Amino acid sequence: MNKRLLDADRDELRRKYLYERDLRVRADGLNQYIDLKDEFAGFDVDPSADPHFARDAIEEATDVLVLGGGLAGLMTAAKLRDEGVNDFRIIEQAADFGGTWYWNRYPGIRCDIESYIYIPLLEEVGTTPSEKYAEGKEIFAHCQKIGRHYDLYSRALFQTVIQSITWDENSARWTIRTDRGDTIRARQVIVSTGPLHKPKLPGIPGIRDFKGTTFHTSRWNYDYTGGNSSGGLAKLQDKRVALIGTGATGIQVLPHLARAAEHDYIVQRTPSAVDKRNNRPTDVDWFKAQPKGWQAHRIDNFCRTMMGLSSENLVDDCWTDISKLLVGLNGSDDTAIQDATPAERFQLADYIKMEQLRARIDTIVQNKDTAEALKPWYNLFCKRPLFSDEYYELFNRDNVTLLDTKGAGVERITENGIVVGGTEYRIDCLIFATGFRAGLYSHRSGGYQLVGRDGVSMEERWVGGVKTVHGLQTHKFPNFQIVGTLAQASQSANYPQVTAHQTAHAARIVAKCLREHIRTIEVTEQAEQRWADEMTSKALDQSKFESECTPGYYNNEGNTKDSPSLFGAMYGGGPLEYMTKLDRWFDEDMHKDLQIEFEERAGT
Ligand code: N01
Repeated sequence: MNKRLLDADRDELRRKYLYERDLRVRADGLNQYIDLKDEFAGFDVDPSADPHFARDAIEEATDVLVLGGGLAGLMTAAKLRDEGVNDFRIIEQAADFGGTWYWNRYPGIRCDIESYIYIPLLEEVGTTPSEKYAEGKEIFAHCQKIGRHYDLYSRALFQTVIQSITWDENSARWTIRTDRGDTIRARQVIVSTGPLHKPKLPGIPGIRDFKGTTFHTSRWNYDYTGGNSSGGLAKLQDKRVALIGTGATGIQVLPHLARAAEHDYIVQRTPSAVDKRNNRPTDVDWFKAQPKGWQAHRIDNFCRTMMGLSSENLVDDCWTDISKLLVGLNGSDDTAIQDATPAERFQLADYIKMEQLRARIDTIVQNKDTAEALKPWYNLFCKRPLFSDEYYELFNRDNVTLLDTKGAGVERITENGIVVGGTEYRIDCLIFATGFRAGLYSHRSGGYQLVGRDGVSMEERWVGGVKTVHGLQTHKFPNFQIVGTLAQASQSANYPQVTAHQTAHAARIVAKCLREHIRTIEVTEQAEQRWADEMTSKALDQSKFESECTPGYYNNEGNTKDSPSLFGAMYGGGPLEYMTKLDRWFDEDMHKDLQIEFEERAGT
């Protein structure tokens, strides 16, 4: 191995990675988790909503029903307005817009992608993020601003949960029923409920027994902790707290717990790979001087940089570092590297990056055993890469104890605490930073019945797997689109990028239908098959990579054989090609894939 690039032995690294994976793969896979319902429904109560909220049921007809008021729903509604479609209704379970940024108000929440490319519609709405990585409350406020800017509050029904969406052939309308007794008839439906909104708990034995205070990070209990999403959790000063989970959420929460609580136990199952953050305030003069259209350009540039397709790197952060490393390797004059396949070069870049991240821990964490326990042994993109300028530093504090479970997780929960490695740690508060069900189909995560043409339900239609065109439209479901989705679609590391494109696409289709008096528009089974064939022809075989990863929501918790992983189910051509395809389909090819019926118009 070339010493200049990587001192460690590659075979030894691989053996170590596989050993660490084997410690973690579990037979119960995804079934180890429980949803926040039935006896766990208490975990799902919205601490920000008025529990006594009531309103009269409504009965109405509308052109478009938008399901969800998070980023995808807001972008959908904004694009509908841009297309001149103004008769729509938005239904949202929460008490406001914001989605992820409504629910997740835990202390420390921040954007983990640069704000200037992550936060949609900055130019349109006129928002200047205060920092390169903005706080969650700022993004939530921006979502509310989008709501006001596009006059979406007047179109929204909050604290409302859909129970069923059913196609009525006679009227060519969808009938939507809600838990508030509403009946809405809509020509078109756009589902925009996002891929990561259903919190989950680990099914740890004894989880029901704990008598102290407990909650999931996406339902933070500020009555108990004091403070707000910027910190100041003063009520924890005499409390012992355990935090389960060291993912993107856990590492953002911990600094605030550490500053506030008497003692914190951080339960680690798999160490995260945490690079530096380098957050900084926005240079307002620079921001204001950006030319029109700058945001779209920057978003595109980030995607191209991540794919190694741009020599200009506008965002220039730790996300783009790995691609810089790869591009550097591609240009290496080392013959061993020149002879390597792209996959081998990518692996080498990953080893180098992970060695750097592991070395970084040694420079920060003083206790050698703790530093060793915090080191991640897997490929960087096995999990979402994380960034923080304070996470590792916290382990030098006297009131922070890392409970490393070496892949086993918490053994048991008791009335008074948690058991790890045979020792009970007595605590007052137990916080689950254990993430979300990923990539669930909307009708499953939303728990509503979805019945299309000829009484065929989506469950029946998708027996054996998802069938769509572009991940957005399905046969037997006319005038129905799903945006912000993953299966058979594409996404980039910057979630709003492709979602924005999908929402614009969906809005264009709706506007076309209304303008051209199209009664129904429905993709054919042949079109679905063509998309499935194209998916196959573009499929990237990541099975080896994924099977060698430590388990997580990216790889079906290590089960890559029975069903495709999150990324395995996506279009392999990548986000740029996918977005170009959507445009070409709309401009040139859509007629090949669609059955279209027109309205009968008077006199025709
Ligand atoms: O959830 P996760 P998250 N005992 O699933 C651990 C987005 N996000 O909420 O790795 C002990 O990543 C589990 O351990 P392991 C972002 O896309 C964005 O942190 O499975 N531990 C892991 O450490 C992110 O990827 C922002 O071994 C247990 C943790 O719980 C996604 O949301 C901010 C356990 C779950 O980590 C989810 O992140 C935050 C057990 N029994 C999140 N069971 C932004 O800033 C599970 N764990 C934009």
